[in-house]
Amino acid sequence: MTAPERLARRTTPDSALLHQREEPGTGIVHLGLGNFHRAHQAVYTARALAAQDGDWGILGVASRSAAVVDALRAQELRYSVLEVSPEGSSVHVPAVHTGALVAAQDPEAVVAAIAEARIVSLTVTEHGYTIDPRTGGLDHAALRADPHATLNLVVRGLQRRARTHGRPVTVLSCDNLVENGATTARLVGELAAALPGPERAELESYLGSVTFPNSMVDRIVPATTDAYRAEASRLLGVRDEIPVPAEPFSMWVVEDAFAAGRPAWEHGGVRFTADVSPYELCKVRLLNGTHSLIAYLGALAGCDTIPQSSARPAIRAAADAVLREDYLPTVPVPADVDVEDYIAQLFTRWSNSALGHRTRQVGSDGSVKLAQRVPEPALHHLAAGRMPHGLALTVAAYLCCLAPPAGLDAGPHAAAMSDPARGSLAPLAALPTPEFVAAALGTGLLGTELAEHSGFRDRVAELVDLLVRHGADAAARELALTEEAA
Ligand code: CS2
Repeated sequence: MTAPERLARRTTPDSALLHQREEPGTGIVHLGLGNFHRAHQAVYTARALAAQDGDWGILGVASRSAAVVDALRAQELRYSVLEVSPEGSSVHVPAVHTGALVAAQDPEAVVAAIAEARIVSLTVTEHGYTIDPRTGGLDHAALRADPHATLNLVVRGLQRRARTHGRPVTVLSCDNLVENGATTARLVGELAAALPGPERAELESYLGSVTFPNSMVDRIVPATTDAYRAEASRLLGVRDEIPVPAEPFSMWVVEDAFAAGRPAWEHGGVRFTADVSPYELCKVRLLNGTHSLIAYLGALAGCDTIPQSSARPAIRAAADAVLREDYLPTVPVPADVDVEDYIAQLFTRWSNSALGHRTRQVGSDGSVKLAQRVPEPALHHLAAGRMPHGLALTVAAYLCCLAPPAGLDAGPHAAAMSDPARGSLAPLAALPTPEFVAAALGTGLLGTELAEHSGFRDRVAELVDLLVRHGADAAARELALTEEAA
């Protein structure tokens, strides 16, 4: 039997294509060519093109790894999105990419492309913004050490625009940062302010032509595995080496502040609104915040996947408790969102066992993710004299996964979580628990204010001890009981 042909332009089945247009010209440069972008923005863009033609093809830029770029080129920039649910799977080919680059290999080409784009969009994860968690401002040392860091490339591209043609552009952050657009604008402004005199003046005056809309992005998109490759290839009838698995649910809410036009994304299902922040807070806290607790407790309980973890009654109850008691009171739920439906839908999405989203994936990079999820709601409750037990448990479970104290076997799923802070946290676990927690928070992980709150630190330390002595289910049960009694 001959191996099936590889996915490419000629071999893409028409029935899988999301639009039938000629290849569009490039209008968008997208930094961060990971699975999330390919199953989210690319799909909305393909649907928008199906409704309304336009030069909104996407030049995708991977940061360091050539793997996806090489595979995309080998497939003439075609790949499929495999929608997976317990009811079955389906496959679509967005066909919106017009080029692919690796920033670390070809930074000049990336800067040149940013200088010509009409939209520069980003999915570079929380980590990619080089934020110093202690100050919330730029980590200047990290930026100096890495000339190819996202913000360096964006600023160089904007400088080139300022110097050559001065045309307006939109920088669109699609990451899980609170106020992602405003935050990106602030960081770019900080970097501009650090430039030498004349360069600074030139860029600062040009920044008046750049908009940074806030946006809320949502779709659960796990890493690709051989099983997904086999399933996508079976459905397509041709071999796709880089399909992207994704849940059926998808949501994108964007501020309509585009300086140089945009695709007709409203036809692709995007909701445009004047104020994204209630949607962002709803998502970053109710979904992402609770997700972190499910991931860390689940990993400690030996669960490989989020559905396995959220199926454990104690962890499910703890997730419900942190969501309702600690996050929800801090969220201005948007008027058109029925919060009970939203919560029920979250638990259904977390139960998608066909998708198999892994605890190690959600648990990775906690040192930058938790800073977006935990401190503000925690400080809100502490200021009102209430202990946010579920947030304290999130931090305790995170520490146990990344820096397991003596006597705790955190298991293979915790060990597989990658996190830039692992190296600095791990040695601290040898300290007595209260000192361990104080030193860990003292690294600036969750900002300075929460680290200085002795009541919060004490509660985290108690919960670390509980996790070490009695395990994740017991700590989860204790949380549900404490919240019930409160
Ligand atoms: C998750 C998110 O990895 C994580 O931290 O909470 O990636 C989550 O799956 C997405 O934001 C869903 O939109």
